[in-house]
Amino acid sequence: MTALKKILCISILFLGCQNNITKNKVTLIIGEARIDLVYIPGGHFIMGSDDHMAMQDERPIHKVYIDEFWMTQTPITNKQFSSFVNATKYVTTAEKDIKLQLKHKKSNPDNNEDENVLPGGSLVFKGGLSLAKDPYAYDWWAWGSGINWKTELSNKDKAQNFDKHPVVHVSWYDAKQFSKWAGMDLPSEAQWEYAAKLGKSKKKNNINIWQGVFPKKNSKEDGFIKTNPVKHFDPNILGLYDMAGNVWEWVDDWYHPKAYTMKERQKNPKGPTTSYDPNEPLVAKKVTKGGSYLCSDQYCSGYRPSARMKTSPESSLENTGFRCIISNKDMLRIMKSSKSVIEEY
Ligand SMILES: [Ca+2]
Ligand SMILES: [Ca+2]
Repeated sequence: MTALKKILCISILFLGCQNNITKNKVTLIIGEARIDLVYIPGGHFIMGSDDHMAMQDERPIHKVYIDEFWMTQTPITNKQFSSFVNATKYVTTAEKDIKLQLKHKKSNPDNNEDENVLPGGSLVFKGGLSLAKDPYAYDWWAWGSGINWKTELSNKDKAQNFDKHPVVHVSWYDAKQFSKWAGMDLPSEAQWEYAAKLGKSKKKNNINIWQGVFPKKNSKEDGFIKTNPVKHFDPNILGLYDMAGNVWEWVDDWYHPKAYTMKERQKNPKGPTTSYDPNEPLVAKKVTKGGSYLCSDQYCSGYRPSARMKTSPESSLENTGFRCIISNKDMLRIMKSSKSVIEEY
């Protein structure tokens, strides 16, 4: 099996039904990773929201058609991500040193090269730890030098079930590379929102969000201050776990506040070709969906299916992960060759 690096061993476990058309759950074994997917039937839905909690960028609501596809049941876990890293020796964005580009090198001739390099890291939530007198005037996030997906193992809240927690501190590029390795892709924003809405929103007492006064005090009524192991809470009716709460999930689309006013929104929309965030006009951003353990009704209520968050693709945060999708056409191709091995990449 020396060719394992180049080969994906795919085996498929069908759960439930007897023929290809009605099978709706599949486990792909990719390298050392087992990845559970569910079938999402195609159909129309109303994208965006005009309810009282909806932000301006969720409007206007509009009718969209989505082709059938398959989606991972859970956010990608540390176990699955480590299988990818073991197989490919991939180094995540947060693990790489940051080379500072000095614009005025000549004015600083004694600069030695080491001083122009910062160790890698990721963003961590400091919230209630750094309360200022004005509870609404402090910065909630801090740069965590040396923090990356592996260092979460030392987080005492996660250590016991580390393998089952969603991977975090991954950039959009990391998520995209994992997806390619697994023969999948990131969902479009429309695919993600369609699956969340079709699967129905769950009651707030069955998801991992923030309870208490945000960001001062988390009363932890759902049992978790940070991420929860996947499949801890009940799935939605499609069989998807943690769409709402737990971690924000990267999707493929660029962020633009007027994305929904653009043309070509009727069928399988891929989002705008360029990004724009009026709050940071010079920074291109990707959309994240679904909210995280930091979402509260008092602040973002980002667990609503139509809620949109935006983050630059090279950033990583302790509350952001991802899940993958695969088209039905590609899944059928895999099913037909289920007894064989297929070449990767
Ligand atoms: Ca919680
Ligand atoms: Ca989520």
